[in-house]
Amino acid sequence: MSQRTLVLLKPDAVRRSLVGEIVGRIEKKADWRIVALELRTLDRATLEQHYAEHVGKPFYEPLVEFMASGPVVALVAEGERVIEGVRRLAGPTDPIAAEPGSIRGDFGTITRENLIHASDSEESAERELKIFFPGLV
Ligand code: FUP
Repeated sequence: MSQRTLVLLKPDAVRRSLVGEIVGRIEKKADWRIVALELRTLDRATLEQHYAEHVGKPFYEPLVEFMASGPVVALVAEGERVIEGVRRLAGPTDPIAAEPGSIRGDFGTITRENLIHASDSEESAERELKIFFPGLV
């Protein structure tokens, strides 16, 4: 089943020049395609919408501050089971718990700076694609 997912390469990934490495892992999966890609600095309103489920949690403010601290690469990947697939490539939220071989497991140490966001379900993908790429057809 072909799907689309929203991926953000977070400010740590951009600062550490890991964009090519991470985009390459997504691009190399057979028959997946990047259908939109842009470097942009996120404003607070966009981040509040994106992270609405986390408002009020102790990590929320530092998370928003970090996500606004520099440009991110926002992209849309398309292909067979891409939502589950990019989540698997990313690994779990805590990069120390993430398997080596995953993006977070290979490059991350602390949870806040875990390099990549990827939509976690079809519902999230639909919601997040509207926030970041409202004009994409
Ligand atoms: P994930 O789906 O793996 O991106 O993780 P969540 O949606 O649970 O969390 C979103 C982001 O909040 C994480 F990527 C990093 C940050 N976070 C923290 O900083 N501390 C936490 O305890 C949990 C999440």
